[in-house]
Amino acid sequence: MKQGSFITLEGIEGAGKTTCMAQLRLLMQQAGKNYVETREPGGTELGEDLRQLLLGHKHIGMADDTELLLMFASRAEHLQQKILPALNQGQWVLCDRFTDATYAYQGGGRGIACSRIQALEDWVQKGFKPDLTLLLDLPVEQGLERAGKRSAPDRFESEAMEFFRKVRQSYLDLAGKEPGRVKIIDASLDLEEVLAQITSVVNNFLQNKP
Ligand code: Z5A
Repeated sequence: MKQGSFITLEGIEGAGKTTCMAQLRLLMQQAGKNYVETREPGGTELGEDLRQLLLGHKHIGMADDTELLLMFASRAEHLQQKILPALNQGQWVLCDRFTDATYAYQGGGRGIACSRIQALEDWVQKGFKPDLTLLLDLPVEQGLERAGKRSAPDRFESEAMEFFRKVRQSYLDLAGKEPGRVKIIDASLDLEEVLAQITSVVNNFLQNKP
């Protein structure tokens, strides 16, 4: 039976998820929680292999449906091998991206119908969802500028501005539908202010969780 909590980080490119994961880690340590840190696509040996196929440039013309199915193949493995066993042992799971990213990228970005994604979600997750999702939101131009300062772009980062506008809007739509679970963090601000928002949301969540 699930005892730990499942927290996810979401956002467009350059939103600062990697930077903010360090803050989540710190908050877990301060609260004395036993936690595991993971990511999607990936998180398991098979998932990391799928990640390379998904993000690399080898399969540049991959069909949208293939991309969607590989995301869920990675997720099925991740859930069975890592996320659910950890939660059942009372650990907290901190995950860099999860199914909201599929709705945003494959749904909003690629234009795959939400009903198809929902069907896969129902099959693979059987109603399982994150307990808390931090959506790092910022204008697309700002995110891409931050991301552009890093290494060579992956297959997703090579998409056009319009793609990321749709991704951002899909994320905001998801937050509007599930305000109790998805908390919007203004990621356009200075790092200190972003981390303060995260601390406030997570501490509030911790206070209301056993
Ligand atoms: N994907 C998908 O399509 N469908 C799915 O279902 C899933 C994923 C699960 C891999 O994700 C790709 O998979 C992703 C969507 C797709 N698309 N792409 N690309 P990823 O999470 O591994 O890749 P990413 O989005 O590029 O994340 P990242 O590399 O971890 O970047 P980030 O976490 O958003 O940003 P960061 O590295 O923390 O920060 C970027 C820079 O900004 C860095 O230099 C920081 O120092 C700086 N920064 C951060 N915060 C600030 C603030 N507040 N002020 C100023 N500068 C800042």
